[in-house]
Amino acid sequence: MTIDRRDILRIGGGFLAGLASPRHLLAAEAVEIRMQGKADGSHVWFDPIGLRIQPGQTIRWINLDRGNSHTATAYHSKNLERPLRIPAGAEPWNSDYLLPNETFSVTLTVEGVYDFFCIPHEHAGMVGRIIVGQPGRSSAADLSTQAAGGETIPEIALRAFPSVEEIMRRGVVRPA
Ligand SMILES: [Cu+2]
Repeated sequence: MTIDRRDILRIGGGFLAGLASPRHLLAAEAVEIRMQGKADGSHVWFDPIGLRIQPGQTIRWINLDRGNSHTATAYHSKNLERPLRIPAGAEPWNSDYLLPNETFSVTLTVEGVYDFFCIPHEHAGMVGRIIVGQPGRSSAADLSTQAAGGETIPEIALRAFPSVEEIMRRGVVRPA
C-alpha cells in the first residue's frame, strides 16, 4: 500500500487540530490592537478600529508608532469626564501614555459595546470600538450621537467609529 503526500498532509493536519484547537488559542491569547502613525505624524489610528471578542478575553494595545505616545482610554466620567460609552457596570480603563513598543492590557467580562479613544489624538479621530459578546441595548442610535451631559466628542471621532452592525458582521474592522 502506498500513502501519497496528500494523505500525509491530511493526517498531519488532523493531529495538529487535535493538539491545539483554534478556540483554545483564542481564549488564552490576548487580542492585539496596534497604535499606528505615519512617520510625519500627519495621521494616527488604532488597528483594528473595531473588533468583537468573547467575555473574558484580553485586549492588548501596543504602540507601534515610533514618533508618538498614545493612550487607550475608555469613554467614562472617570476619564477626563468623558461621556459614558462602555456598558453600565463595566470597569473603565486608562492606559496612560504608552511610549513606542509599550503595551497595556485589559480583560473585558461585561457584555456590550465599549468605545475608547487616545487622549492626545481624539481630535484627530483616533478612537476604536470593541464589542464583547452581544452588543445589548446600547445600540446604533445612541452611539452615533452625542450623549447628553459631559464633554462633547469631536465630530471626527464620532464619525470614525465602525458601526455595531459592521463589527458583528465582520468580527474585525480594519481602518479605512
Ligand atoms: Cu494617539
